[in-house]
Amino acid sequence: MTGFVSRGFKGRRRSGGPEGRVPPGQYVTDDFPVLSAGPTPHTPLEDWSFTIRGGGEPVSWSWEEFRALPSETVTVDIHCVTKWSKLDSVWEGVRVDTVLEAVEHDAAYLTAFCDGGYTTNLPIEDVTDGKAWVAFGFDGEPLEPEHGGPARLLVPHLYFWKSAKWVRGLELRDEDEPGFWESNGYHIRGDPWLEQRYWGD
Ligand SMILES: Nc1nc2c(c(=O)[nH]1)N[C@H]1C(S)=C(S)[C@@H](COP(=O)(O)O)O[C@H]1N2
Ligand SMILES: [Mo]
Repeated sequence: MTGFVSRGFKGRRRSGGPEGRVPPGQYVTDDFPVLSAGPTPHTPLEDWSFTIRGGGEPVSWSWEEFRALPSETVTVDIHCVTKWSKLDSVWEGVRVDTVLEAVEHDAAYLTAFCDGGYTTNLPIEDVTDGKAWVAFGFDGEPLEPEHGGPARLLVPHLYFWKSAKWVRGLELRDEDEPGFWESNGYHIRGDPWLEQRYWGD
Protein backbone atom coordinates (compact mmCIF):
# COMPACT_ATOMS: atom_id res chain seq x y z
CA MET A 1 0.00 0.00 0.00
CA THR A 2 2.71 2.45 0.99
CA GLY A 3 4.61 1.53 -2.17
CA PHE A 4 1.60 2.28 -4.34
CA VAL A 5 1.02 5.68 -2.75
CA SER A 6 4.62 6.77 -3.08
CA ARG A 7 4.79 5.64 -6.74
CA GLY A 8 1.69 7.66 -7.53
CA PHE A 9 3.11 10.69 -5.77
CA LYS A 10 6.38 10.50 -7.69
CA GLY A 11 4.46 10.18 -10.94
CA ARG A 12 2.60 13.43 -10.30
CA ARG A 13 5.81 15.21 -9.36
CA ARG A 14 7.39 14.28 -12.66
CA SER A 15 4.41 15.26 -14.81
CA GLY A 16 5.51 18.88 -15.23
CA GLY A 17 2.90 20.60 -13.07
CA PRO A 18 3.98 23.08 -10.43
CA GLU A 19 3.96 20.45 -7.66
CA GLY A 20 7.50 19.34 -7.01
CA ARG A 21 8.89 22.43 -8.74
CA VAL A 22 7.87 24.93 -6.12
CA PRO A 23 9.97 25.02 -2.93
CA PRO A 24 8.22 24.99 0.45
CA GLY A 25 6.41 28.20 1.41
CA GLN A 26 6.51 29.67 -2.12
CA TYR A 27 3.62 30.62 -4.45
CA VAL A 28 3.78 30.82 -8.24
CA THR A 29 3.32 34.15 -9.99
CA ASP A 30 3.43 35.25 -13.63
CA ASP A 31 4.51 38.75 -12.60
CA PHE A 32 8.11 39.79 -12.39
CA PRO A 33 8.27 42.04 -9.31
CA VAL A 34 11.16 44.50 -8.97
CA LEU A 35 13.02 44.34 -5.66
CA SER A 36 15.95 46.72 -5.24
CA ALA A 37 17.56 48.01 -2.07
CA GLY A 38 18.45 51.32 -3.75
CA PRO A 39 18.05 53.33 -6.96
CA THR A 40 18.57 51.71 -10.37
CA PRO A 41 22.04 52.53 -11.72
CA HIS A 42 22.30 53.41 -15.41
CA THR A 43 25.90 52.70 -16.35
CA PRO A 44 26.49 53.40 -20.07
CA LEU A 45 27.77 50.32 -21.90
CA GLU A 46 30.97 52.13 -22.89
CA ASP A 47 31.79 52.58 -19.18
CA TRP A 48 30.78 49.05 -18.23
CA SER A 49 33.27 46.29 -17.53
CA PHE A 50 33.24 42.91 -15.84
CA THR A 51 36.18 42.07 -13.58
CA ILE A 52 37.39 39.02 -11.73
CA ARG A 53 39.72 39.90 -8.89
CA GLY A 54 41.32 38.00 -6.06
CA GLY A 55 42.79 35.32 -8.32
CA GLY A 56 46.18 36.84 -9.11
CA GLU A 57 46.11 39.63 -11.69
CA PRO A 58 42.55 40.96 -12.17
CA VAL A 59 40.94 40.08 -15.51
CA SER A 60 38.47 42.50 -17.11
CA TRP A 61 36.17 42.46 -20.11
CA SER A 62 34.64 45.49 -21.78
CA TRP A 63 30.96 45.14 -22.77
CA GLU A 64 32.00 44.28 -26.32
CA GLU A 65 34.50 41.67 -25.14
CA PHE A 66 32.04 40.23 -22.67
CA ARG A 67 29.33 39.92 -25.33
CA ALA A 68 31.80 38.10 -27.57
CA LEU A 69 32.10 35.31 -24.98
CA PRO A 70 30.07 32.17 -25.66
CA SER A 71 26.57 32.51 -24.23
CA GLU A 72 23.45 30.39 -23.99
CA THR A 73 19.72 30.65 -23.49
CA VAL A 74 18.36 28.91 -20.40
CA THR A 75 14.87 28.36 -19.04
CA VAL A 76 14.82 28.23 -15.24
CA ASP A 77 12.56 28.64 -12.22
CA ILE A 78 13.39 31.49 -9.84
CA HIS A 79 12.45 31.80 -6.17
CA CYS A 80 12.38 35.02 -4.15
CA VAL A 81 12.70 34.94 -0.36
CA THR A 82 9.56 37.15 -0.25
CA LYS A 83 7.79 33.95 -1.39
CA TRP A 84 7.08 34.41 -5.07
CA SER A 85 8.39 31.87 -7.55
CA LYS A 86 8.39 32.33 -11.30
CA LEU A 87 8.51 29.19 -13.44
CA ASP A 88 10.14 28.85 -16.85
CA SER A 89 11.82 32.26 -17.01
CA VAL A 90 13.98 32.57 -20.12
CA TRP A 91 17.41 34.18 -19.84
CA GLU A 92 20.43 34.66 -22.04
CA GLY A 93 23.85 34.82 -20.46
CA VAL A 94 27.45 33.73 -20.14
CA ARG A 95 28.12 30.83 -17.80
CA VAL A 96 30.09 31.81 -14.71
CA ASP A 97 32.30 28.82 -15.63
CA THR A 98 33.28 30.70 -18.80
CA VAL A 99 34.50 33.83 -17.01
CA LEU A 100 36.22 31.83 -14.26
CA GLU A 101 38.20 29.94 -16.90
CA ALA A 102 40.13 33.17 -17.48
CA VAL A 103 41.80 33.02 -14.05
CA GLU A 104 43.80 30.43 -12.22
CA HIS A 105 42.54 30.16 -8.69
CA ASP A 106 41.81 27.81 -5.83
CA ALA A 107 39.26 30.03 -4.08
CA ALA A 108 36.40 28.40 -2.21
CA TYR A 109 34.08 31.45 -2.21
CA LEU A 110 33.34 34.59 -4.10
CA THR A 111 31.59 37.89 -3.57
CA ALA A 112 29.68 39.39 -6.46
CA PHE A 113 30.00 43.19 -6.58
CA CYS A 114 27.70 45.61 -8.35
CA ASP A 115 27.05 49.17 -9.43
CA GLY A 116 25.33 50.79 -6.45
CA GLY A 117 27.39 48.84 -3.91
CA TYR A 118 25.26 45.70 -3.47
CA THR A 119 27.19 42.51 -2.74
CA THR A 120 26.32 38.86 -2.25
CA ASN A 121 28.51 35.91 -1.28
CA LEU A 122 28.51 32.43 -2.80
CA PRO A 123 30.51 29.23 -2.53
CA ILE A 124 32.32 28.55 -5.82
CA GLU A 125 30.43 25.22 -6.11
CA ASP A 126 27.15 27.13 -6.30
CA VAL A 127 28.19 29.03 -9.42
CA THR A 128 30.15 26.40 -11.38
CA ASP A 129 29.21 23.33 -13.48
CA GLY A 130 26.54 25.25 -15.37
CA LYS A 131 24.61 26.39 -12.30
CA ALA A 132 24.98 30.18 -12.71
CA TRP A 133 25.19 32.81 -15.41
CA VAL A 134 26.00 36.46 -15.96
CA ALA A 135 22.72 37.21 -17.71
CA PHE A 136 22.19 40.06 -20.15
CA GLY A 137 18.93 38.98 -21.78
CA PHE A 138 15.44 38.19 -20.50
CA ASP A 139 12.54 36.90 -22.58
CA GLY A 140 14.43 37.50 -25.80
CA GLU A 141 15.12 41.17 -25.01
CA PRO A 142 18.05 43.01 -23.44
CA LEU A 143 17.70 42.80 -19.65
CA GLU A 144 15.85 45.89 -18.40
CA PRO A 145 17.70 48.20 -15.98
CA GLU A 146 15.11 47.60 -13.23
CA HIS A 147 15.85 43.87 -13.40
CA GLY A 148 19.61 44.34 -13.35
CA GLY A 149 20.55 45.33 -16.90
CA PRO A 150 22.93 45.54 -18.56
CA ALA A 151 23.90 42.34 -16.73
CA ARG A 152 23.08 40.50 -13.54
CA LEU A 153 24.10 37.30 -11.88
CA LEU A 154 21.58 34.46 -12.29
CA VAL A 155 21.81 31.70 -9.68
CA PRO A 156 18.39 30.12 -9.99
CA HIS A 157 18.86 27.24 -7.54
CA LEU A 158 19.33 29.70 -4.64
CA TYR A 159 16.97 32.44 -3.41
CA PHE A 160 16.91 35.31 -5.85
CA TRP A 161 18.80 37.79 -3.64
CA LYS A 162 21.92 35.84 -4.68
CA SER A 163 21.23 36.89 -8.29
CA ALA A 164 22.99 40.24 -7.98
CA LYS A 165 21.65 42.92 -10.33
CA TRP A 166 24.00 45.35 -12.13
CA VAL A 167 26.84 42.96 -11.43
CA ARG A 168 30.29 44.29 -12.34
CA GLY A 169 32.44 41.43 -11.21
CA LEU A 170 33.39 38.63 -8.88
CA GLU A 171 35.89 38.78 -6.07
CA LEU A 172 37.45 35.40 -5.31
CA ARG A 173 38.13 34.63 -1.66
CA ASP A 174 39.34 31.87 0.62
CA GLU A 175 36.66 32.54 3.23
CA ASP A 176 32.94 33.16 3.04
CA GLU A 177 32.23 36.84 3.71
CA PRO A 178 28.54 37.83 4.18
CA GLY A 179 27.24 40.20 1.50
CA PHE A 180 24.58 42.91 1.82
CA TRP A 181 21.52 40.87 2.76
CA GLU A 182 23.56 38.12 4.40
CA SER A 183 24.82 40.80 6.86
CA ASN A 184 21.24 41.95 7.42
CA GLY A 185 19.50 38.78 8.50
CA TYR A 186 19.34 36.64 5.37
CA HIS A 187 20.82 33.14 5.39
CA ILE A 188 24.46 32.77 4.39
CA ARG A 189 23.61 30.27 1.60
CA GLY A 190 19.89 30.58 0.78
CA ASP A 191 18.77 27.20 -0.55
CA PRO A 192 15.01 27.53 -1.19
CA TRP A 193 14.46 23.75 -0.98
CA LEU A 194 15.82 23.82 2.58
CA GLU A 195 13.96 27.10 3.31
CA GLN A 196 17.22 28.81 4.26
CA ARG A 197 15.61 32.24 4.42
CA TYR A 198 17.07 33.90 7.51
CA TRP A 199 19.84 33.51 10.05
CA GLY A 200 19.22 30.34 12.03
CA ASP A 201 17.02 28.65 9.36
N1 LIG B 1 22.40 45.01 -7.02
C1 LIG B 1 21.33 44.48 -6.45
N2 LIG B 1 21.00 43.21 -6.75
C2 LIG B 1 19.92 42.64 -6.20
C3 LIG B 1 19.12 43.34 -5.27
C4 LIG B 1 19.48 44.66 -4.96
O1 LIG B 1 18.84 45.34 -4.15
N3 LIG B 1 20.59 45.21 -5.57
N4 LIG B 1 18.03 42.71 -4.70
C5 LIG B 1 18.07 41.25 -4.66
C6 LIG B 1 16.80 40.71 -4.28
S1 LIG B 1 16.43 40.73 -2.62
C7 LIG B 1 16.00 40.08 -5.18
S2 LIG B 1 14.61 39.26 -4.68
C8 LIG B 1 16.26 40.15 -6.62
C9 LIG B 1 15.11 40.82 -7.32
O2 LIG B 1 15.32 40.86 -8.70
P1 LIG B 1 14.22 41.53 -9.61
O3 LIG B 1 14.05 42.95 -9.14
O4 LIG B 1 14.70 41.41 -11.01
O5 LIG B 1 12.94 40.75 -9.38
O6 LIG B 1 17.44 40.86 -6.93
C10 LIG B 1 18.48 40.69 -6.02
N5 LIG B 1 19.63 41.35 -6.54
MO1 LIG C 1 14.53 39.35 -2.38
